[in-house]
Amino acid sequence: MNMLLSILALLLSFTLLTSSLPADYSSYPSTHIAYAQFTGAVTGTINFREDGSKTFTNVIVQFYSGLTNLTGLYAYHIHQYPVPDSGDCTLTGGHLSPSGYPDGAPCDPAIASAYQEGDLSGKHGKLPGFSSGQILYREYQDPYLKWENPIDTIFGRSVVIHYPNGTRYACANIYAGYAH
Ligand SMILES: *[C@@H]1O[C@H](CO)[C@@H](O)[C@H](O)[C@H]1NC(C)=O
Ligand SMILES: *[C@@H]1O[C@H](CO)[C@@H](O)[C@H](O)[C@H]1NC(C)=O
Ligand SMILES: [Cu+2]
Repeated sequence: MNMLLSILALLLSFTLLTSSLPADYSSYPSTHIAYAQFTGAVTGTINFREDGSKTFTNVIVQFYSGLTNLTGLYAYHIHQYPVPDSGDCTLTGGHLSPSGYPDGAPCDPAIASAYQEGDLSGKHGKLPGFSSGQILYREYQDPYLKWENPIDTIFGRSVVIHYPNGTRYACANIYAGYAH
């Protein structure tokens, strides 16, 4: 019986995978820890770790360089697709939004459940620019990030940071594990 269920689950996830994504991720680690590491013009890490209660994900955001516009605010989102080998952030699709909420939904915490899952800065605030030598640190809990299901999992996707004018600036894949 268990085996039958496993096979069914496998078939189901395969079907969903082929129709949905993420493209290069065929299995989902049962340990819900993931990271995105920025190593180009922007350096820093975002660590995601599901709480033991499975009701929210702890997110720790640390940036060391690259957010240089001291009067600007940088939006950042989980985008649908991983970054291709070319590193082209424009090829990562739109925001992860399995429930179909459109971009730019109003920032009303009272309706936080109506945000796009991937709209990290919409839910938790944009990142301010900071001076060289400083470190930007943010830590928050997000109850809307998902892990289990190919349709809405954050595994295998990417995080994109936008310039204050909205243009895509830097991107990094979300991999299983922890980054320092
Ligand atoms: C910094 O951000 C502000 C606010 O968006 C913008 O007006 C300004 O042009 C930006 N500066 C640079 C150098 O991009
Ligand atoms: C957005 O801002 C960046 C950084 O200042 C700049 O390089 C880019 O040309 C701007 N894009 C547009 C469309 O203005
Ligand atoms: Cu984005």
